[in-house]
Parts: sequence; structure tokens; C-alpha cells
Amino acid sequence: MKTTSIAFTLALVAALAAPVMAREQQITVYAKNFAFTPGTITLKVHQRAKLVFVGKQGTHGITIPDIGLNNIITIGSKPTTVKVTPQRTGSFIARCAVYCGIGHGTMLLKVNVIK
Ligand SMILES: [Cu+2]
Repeated sequence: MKTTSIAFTLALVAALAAPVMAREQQITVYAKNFAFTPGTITLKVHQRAKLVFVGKQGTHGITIPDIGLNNIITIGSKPTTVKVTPQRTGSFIARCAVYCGIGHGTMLLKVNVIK
């Protein structure tokens, strides 16, 4: 009887936890001259996240090798979605990867990867 109860409890916990664990974080980042909004995003290590980049003004780009985004994503008015799974914690700075004008050099996205 006790074994049944424990098994039931474990099954219940698994059922409740599974959807939470499977849920994928999604963050939309907007790009305009000369800023990413939000300017800081926070991801969880070893957890897959969907990043959606949308251009609001101009053409921009981004690459974030620290979280496995090695190729330059061009950001235009059409949303671009990428999936990443950060492998290490830390604070990383990504820069606009497509020259977009006078403020290009200051166009940064801070990426925090936490436990
Ligand atoms: Cu730029």
C-alpha cells in the first residue's frame, strides 16, 4: 500500500514537473539605430531558448559565440528565430555585426547565462 502511494506521488510530481521543464524560454530582441531592446537578456545554462530578433529600423546583425550562436544573424524587419542552448554561465557582450551607421560601435546586447 505504501509502495503504491509513493509510486503515485512520484508519478504526480513527474506529471507536474514535466511541462515546466519542457517549456522553452522565448525572448524577443528588437534592433534599431543604435540599440538592442532589451539591452540585457538572461538565459539559463543547459536550457534551450528561442531568440527572436526583429528589426525596427535599419539593418543590423548579431553573433553570440559565447552561447553557440556562431554565424551572423542578419536582423531586418522580418523576425529571425534562432534556438540556442548556452553551455556555460557568465556575462557576455554581443555587438551589432552589420555596420549600421555612426552608433554601430556602441550597439551592444548583454547576455547573462545563469544556473
Ligand atoms: Cu551595426
